Amino acid sequence: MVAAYIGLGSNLDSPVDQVSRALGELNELPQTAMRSHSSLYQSRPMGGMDQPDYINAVALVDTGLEPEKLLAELQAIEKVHGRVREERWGARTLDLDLLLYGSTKIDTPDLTVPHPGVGERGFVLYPLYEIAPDLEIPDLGAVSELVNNCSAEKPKRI
Ligand code: A4P
Ligand code: MG
Repeated sequence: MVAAYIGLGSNLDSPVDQVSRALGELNELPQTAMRSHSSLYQSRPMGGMDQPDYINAVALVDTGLEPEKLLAELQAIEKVHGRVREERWGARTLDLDLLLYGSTKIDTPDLTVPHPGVGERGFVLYPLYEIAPDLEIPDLGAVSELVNNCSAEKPKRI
C-alpha cells in the first residue's frame, strides 16, 4: 500500500456538498482506504478569475492502485459529479488532483507527481499541513517550511 494525497476542489453547484460527497467516494475506491482528511477551506479563485469562491480539502488514502489507475478512478469520480472539461482553471463542480503518491516522482504526458502546484498553492499547503505537518515533498522539502513561506492567499478554514 502507498500513501497518496489527493486535493479536492469545487466552486460550483453547492461546493461544500461536492467536496463532502467526494471524500466519501474516495473511501469507496477499490484497494483504497481513507486514512484522514483535512477540514474544508474556502478561498478566492487563484489568479483573480471572476468565479465563485472555491472549497478545498486534502485527503490521505492508502492505496494498492497504481498511479495511472488511481488517476483514472479520480477522473471517474469527477465525471459522476458532472464535471465538464472546458477552459483551464475554469469553474468546476469537482476537481481531484493527485498531489503525491508516496515519494514517487512521475512525469508523463498524463500525469505529473508531485502535482506542479503543490509547493505554492495556499489552498493545497494549508490543508496538507493540517493532516501531515511532518511531511516531506520530493524535491520541495518540508510542508511546514513551504506553508511558512507561502505567499498565496491563506484559505479560511470552515
Ligand atoms: N494531470 C497531470 N498530472 C495530474 C495530477 N497529478 N493530478 C493531467 C490530476 N491530473 C493530472 O486536468 C488536466 C489533465 O491534467 C488531466 O487530464 C490529467 O491527465 P484537469 O483537471 O482536466 O484540468 P484543470 O484542473 O482545469 O487544469 P489544472 O492545471 O489541473 O488546474 P488546477 O491546477 O487543478 O487548478 N483556486 C482555488 N482557490 N482553489 C482551487 O482548487 N483550482 C484551480 C484548478 C484553479 N483555481 C483554484 C483552484
Ligand atoms: Mg485538475
